Amino acid sequence: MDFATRAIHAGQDADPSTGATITPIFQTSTYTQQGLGDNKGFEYSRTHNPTRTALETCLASLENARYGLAFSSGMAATSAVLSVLRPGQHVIAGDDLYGGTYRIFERVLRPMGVDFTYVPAGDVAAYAAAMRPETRMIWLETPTNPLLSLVDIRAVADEAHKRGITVVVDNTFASPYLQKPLDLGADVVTHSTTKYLNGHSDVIGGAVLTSDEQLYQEMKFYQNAAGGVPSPFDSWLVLRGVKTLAVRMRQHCENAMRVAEFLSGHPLVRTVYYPGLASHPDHELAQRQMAGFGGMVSFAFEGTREDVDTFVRHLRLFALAESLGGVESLCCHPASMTHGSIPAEEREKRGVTDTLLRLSVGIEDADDLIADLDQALASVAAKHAAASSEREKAGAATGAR
Ligand code: P1T
Repeated sequence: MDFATRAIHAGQDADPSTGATITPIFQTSTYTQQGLGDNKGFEYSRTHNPTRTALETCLASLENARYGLAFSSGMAATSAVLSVLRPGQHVIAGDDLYGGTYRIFERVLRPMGVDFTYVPAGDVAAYAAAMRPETRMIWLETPTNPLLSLVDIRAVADEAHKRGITVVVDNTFASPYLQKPLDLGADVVTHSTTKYLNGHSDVIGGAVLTSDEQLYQEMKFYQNAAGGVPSPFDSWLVLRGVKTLAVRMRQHCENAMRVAEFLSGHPLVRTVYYPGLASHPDHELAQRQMAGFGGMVSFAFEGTREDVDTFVRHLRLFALAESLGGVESLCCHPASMTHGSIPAEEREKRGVTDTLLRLSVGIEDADDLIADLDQALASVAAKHAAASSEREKAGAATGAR
């Protein structure tokens, strides 16, 4: 079955006890057992819940994985993957990644004795050069958050597998509709289902998908041991969201391309980061590795932090908010919001400057979105014009004295 069909049907057969067409929300913590050790496969909802199982089965199908695990947040999913690491081991990660991922690496895992090396995200040779005998894992985001660089998953996986290193791809920005890392050689895929998979900005959730039996068993053990599982209702909401993933992603891609093209021509915009633009350094890789260029567009202002503030205050449709991947458009200032947990010096070095904004382009009418950006940019230009006319007046007054 094709992707859009699996998104609607995988793991979601009619309920055997009632015939309910839509997977029920099994809002139960426990299950009545027939006798000692005699039950229907469910004992306690931290361990298993049928609504969660439906979600896990569906997401595994969409990523072409054998196994799926759902979590209460993207960070809980990340924690489950990191739980396979032991003190003395080493992880290589791209240097442009979600601030919360950097935070758990540096503030939780490093103090526990795991070492991390960050390499320029798109540089395959740099990953190979950073490998050591104790390297256990490579952590990739592609496209990266927030600068939208791409990593050649196949090339990094080939290098990693020569040395038995596990390759993890956080596929949150692309979604499985646009990119399937396991097909490209990755061992594990993680998601913040909070984003495109749920798609409606009303759930915090995460998922891990893999075809590696041993890794699956370790992470499944951790899921039950640590207990960061999604509620039956949240599982159901994500399951419902996923049904429209294919149509939503197509519209996100179309709208983001329009927005990127609009911003590219604007005098107040210094740089636009969107893999769909022919000018993007990874455009060719994006064409090869992804089925579309995604809904995320970042751009750097030709101006100051104050201009950025003026701009965001004037936006009407784009909400100034963290997160991404919902049907509604959002605008985020990574330096002060999603990437605030990265020290300022480190952030600037990586290009996450005070004048960088990240747009999650929603599926509203593209003309309305562009009109909103246009009027907010015009408000910055108007402020500049007013300030320069003030200066001229002040100059004239001084000259007259
Ligand atoms: O917020 P949570 O569901 O725990 O997901 C964490 C996470 C993991 N991976 C990536 C690539 C992410 O972008 C995120 C969360 N990101 C944001 C909240 C954001 O606005 O970038």
